[in-house]
This record gives sequence, structure tokens and C-alpha cells, in this order.
Amino acid sequence: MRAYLGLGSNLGDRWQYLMDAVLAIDERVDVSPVYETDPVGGPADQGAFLNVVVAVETEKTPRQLLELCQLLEASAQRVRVEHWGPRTLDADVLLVGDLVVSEPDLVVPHPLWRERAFVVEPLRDVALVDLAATLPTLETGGIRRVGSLWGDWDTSVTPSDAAAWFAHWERTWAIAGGWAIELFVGHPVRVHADLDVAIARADASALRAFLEPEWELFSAHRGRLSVWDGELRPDGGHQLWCRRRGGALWEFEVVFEDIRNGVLHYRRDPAITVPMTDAIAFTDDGVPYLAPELQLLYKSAHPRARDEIDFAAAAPRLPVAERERLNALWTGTSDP
Ligand code: PH2
Ligand code: MG
Ligand code: MG
Repeated sequence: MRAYLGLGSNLGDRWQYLMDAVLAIDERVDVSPVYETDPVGGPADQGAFLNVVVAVETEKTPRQLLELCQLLEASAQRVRVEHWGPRTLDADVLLVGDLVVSEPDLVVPHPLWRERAFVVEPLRDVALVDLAATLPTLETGGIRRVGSLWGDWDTSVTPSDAAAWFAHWERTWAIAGGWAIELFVGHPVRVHADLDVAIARADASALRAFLEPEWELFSAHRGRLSVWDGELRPDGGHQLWCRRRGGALWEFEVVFEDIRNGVLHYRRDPAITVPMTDAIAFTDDGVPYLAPELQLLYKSAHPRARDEIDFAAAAPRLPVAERERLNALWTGTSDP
């Protein structure tokens, strides 16, 4: 079940408090950008908050999520002095699937969430489509997006930059993610937060040798970033974030595909296989990209608003059979 937690801090090292709390949420699947927000209510002289919303995929009950929030607050040495006063960390259960709870110490959905831009805007960034469609439009003057917890992406990077970096890489690679959809469609679809490059899992250490020393590779696993030691995780959950050594911005992300004997095995269900000749297509300029039916299959698992945009742009251009198969996945009438 998808649930959303709201985190806020306006005391001490606000960024660090949020980062620590987010890292301690094991079941998180997405974290919004950080927003700096004018305090709503409470004492007049308190400082601005940093707020984020964390999406979790969980079987916990609302009460267990409340206990998790209390644990996070305790770890941040939160002291309750003044109602709605400054705090190192406030963690709230916003929504838990479509469950409704009304008890003295726990109300779900959070009673005020729809009225607060510091909840609604970060929620918009991570909400699954069904929820995104119901979000209210609020006055956003009091909130500003200030960046991502783990540093910002260079949004000026395009597939042709990647093509230049990979020009002498003699193994398989392809643009993946939202940019792959855009290359297929052939015209701008939406703004992209980052650029994904897919390679074969077996080529991971070769890639490290290829990119170093100019690039630094970090392993991003469940939101924890560490300099990549070149080892692949046995559970396969693995992404690499890449930036120029000493650079301030992330430039691209590497995702691994299971490719064996000329066949790509879909990560979420190894029974689904695609011959490599169908898995990668090329633009007129020769830039390889992951086939849209495969990319949309990945996106269909937990579609967010941006995935829906990609689907709407690409689906009409797919062969009818593919489109119908994906449509069924997309509308939840069958499970990938
Ligand atoms: N939390 C409150 C009261 N006011 N204002 C902002 N901007 N952000 C918050 O997280 C916040 C608040 C009570 O929980
Ligand atoms: Mg709160
Ligand atoms: Mg609270």
C-alpha cells in the first residue's frame, strides 16, 4: 500500500535532520525535493521550515506509521515546548492508501493536509497518478523549492551529451527513462529531472574503468549514496549516480539491465524477455534508446504523473497489440 509521510524542520541543522529521518524510513520509494516554507501558524517569530514528503510502500497500519514518525522525532531530539513552535523534526502521517482513521491521537488523512501548500506541493512531486489528479490548487507564494536532499541534477544534460561520453564505449548502452520515451516520440514531451543510461549488468565494472578518472560513480541504494566500490549488489537493486570529479551537479544515472545471450530479462519479472534487437532502438542520429514498450513496462509498476505523461505521448505511436497490452497494465486490469 502506498502511504505518504510529511517531514518538517525549522530548528538547528534543518537539512541534516530531514536527511537523517528520510534515511531511517526503510520502506520509502520516493522523496520530494526540499521546499523552504514560511511557517504557518504557531509563534510569530519562528524561522522558516524545510519540508519534504516521503512516499512509502508499506504493509504497516496507520498506527505503526505514527509510531515510526514518533521514533523519527525522538531520534531528532525533538523537545515539545510550545504547540506548533520551532522543532528539529516534525513527522506526520499524511495518507495511508485510502484508509480513514479517527482516533484521539491519530487522524488519517491528516486533517489539514489539503490546506497546506507545504504538504500539497511536495506531495504533487511524488504522488501516484490517482492521487495527483485530486490534489487541490493552493497559493504557493510562501514556499520555494530549494533543491534535492542528495544534491541537484544538471538539467541541461541531453541524450546527445551522453552519446558523446559513450562514443568510445564498445559495449551495449541505451538512453533509458523519460528521455527514451522522448527520443521515440521525436519531440519534447516534458521537462526531465535527470538522464538515465542503461547498460548490461555484466558490464558494470568495465564501465567504471571506462569512466574513471574523469567521472565519480556513486551507488544510490534506497537513497543512501556512497562512492561505488565496483561491487554489484546480489539483490540487483542498484543504480549509479555519476558526476564529474569535483563537480557540483549530478549529470547522469546508470541503470542495469539483465542481458544474457542477446536477450534482455525484465528486472521485475525475469519470465518477461525481449530479444536485444527489439529492446534497443536508434534515433536518426544513431543514439540508442530503450524501446518504449519496455520503458513503459518499467513505468507501469508505480506510475506517477510524469509516467502518465510519457505513456500518453508514446502509446498512440505503438503497434496496436503492444498498446493494448500496455493499456491493460496501465489501467491496473492486470499486474506486471
Ligand atoms: N508544521 C506545523 C505548523 N506550521 N509551517 C510550515 N511552513 N511547515 C511545517 O511543517 C509546519 C508549519 C505543525 O506541524
Ligand atoms: Mg506537522
Ligand atoms: Mg506532527
